[in-house]
Amino acid sequence: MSNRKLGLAVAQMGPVHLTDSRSAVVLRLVAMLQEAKARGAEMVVFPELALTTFFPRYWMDESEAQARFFEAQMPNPEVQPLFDEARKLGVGFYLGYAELAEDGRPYNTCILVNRNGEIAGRYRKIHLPGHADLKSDVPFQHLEKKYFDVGNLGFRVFESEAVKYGMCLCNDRRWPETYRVLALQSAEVVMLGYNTPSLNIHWNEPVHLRTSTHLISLQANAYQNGVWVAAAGKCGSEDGHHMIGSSVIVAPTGEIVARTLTEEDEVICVSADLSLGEHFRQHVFNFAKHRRPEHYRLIVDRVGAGEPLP
Ligand code: ING
Repeated sequence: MSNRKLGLAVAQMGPVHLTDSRSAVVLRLVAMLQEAKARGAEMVVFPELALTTFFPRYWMDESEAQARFFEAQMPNPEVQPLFDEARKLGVGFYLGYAELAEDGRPYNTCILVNRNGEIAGRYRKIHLPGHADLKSDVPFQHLEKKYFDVGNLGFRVFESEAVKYGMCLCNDRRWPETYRVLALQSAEVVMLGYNTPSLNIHWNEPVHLRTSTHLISLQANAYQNGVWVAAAGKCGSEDGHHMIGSSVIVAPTGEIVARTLTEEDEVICVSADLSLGEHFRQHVFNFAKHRRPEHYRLIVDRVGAGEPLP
C-alpha cells in the first residue's frame, strides 16, 4: 500500500444571522481557509448553505426566498474573494449554498473547487427532509421540500489532485445508500456540510440524540464503505434557533480523529492516510469479492416498507 497522505480540513461555522451580509460571511470563510492552509490543509470542507442563515426555518414565498438567499451565479462578486484566496493558497474547498440553476430550478447545492479555483464538481441534495406546508404550533419550520427541488445530478465522484471525492449534504448522511453509491464509484473521501436543528419539531426527542445519531451515521458509514468522512456543521444559535456542532473528521476505521469543541467558526485538520481506506476495501469490504446484489433487489425496487417477500 502506498502511503498517500491528504491534508484534510473541516471549517465549521458559527451562526449566520439574517442580518449578516454575504461579504461578511465570506471574510469568515477566507480566514478559516488561511488557518487551514497554515495547518497543512489541501482540501477544506465548509458547511451546507454556508453563505446564509438556515432560511428553510422561515415561511416565505419561493420568490422571496430565491431573491434573498439563492445564488444565480457561482462564483459571483461576493464569493469571488474565497475563490481567489483558494487559488492563491493552492487549496481546494467544498462549499454548500442555495443554487438557482440556469433553468431557474432551485437546489440545495455543494461544489468542489480545486486548488486552481475552478469548479471541479457539483452535487444537488437528494434527500430533502422536512415539509412543504406551513406547520402550526412549532417554533420554526423545516421547509426544504418547499424551497428546493430534489437533486438531479445523482451521487457522483470527482477526482482532484489524484484523490477521489464524493459529496453529499446534511440529511443525505443519514442514508446508507448515499455512501454505498459513492463507494461503488471508488470514492476515498466523502465530504458533507450540515445544518442540524437541535430541536425536533416532529416529536419530543431528547436533544442529545441529535448529536449521537449524527455521529453514528458518519462513523458507521465511514467504516462500512472504507472511506474518510469530513463533516462541517453550521451551528450555534442563528437568531435564537440552535443547531448542533460536533463537526468531525472520521477515518475508514469509523474512529473520530478530529472533532470541534465550540459552536463557533473552528477549523479542524488531519493528515489523512488514504491507504487506510484501501486496507478495508481490499479485505473486509472488498465489494467485488463479498457483495451479493442479487439478494439486495428490494433496496432499489421498493421505496417504502411493504410486505415480506413470499
Ligand atoms: N437537517 C437535518 C439533518 O438531517 C434532520 C434534518 C435532523 C432530519 C434530524 C432528521 C433527523 O441533519 C438538514 N438540513 O437536512
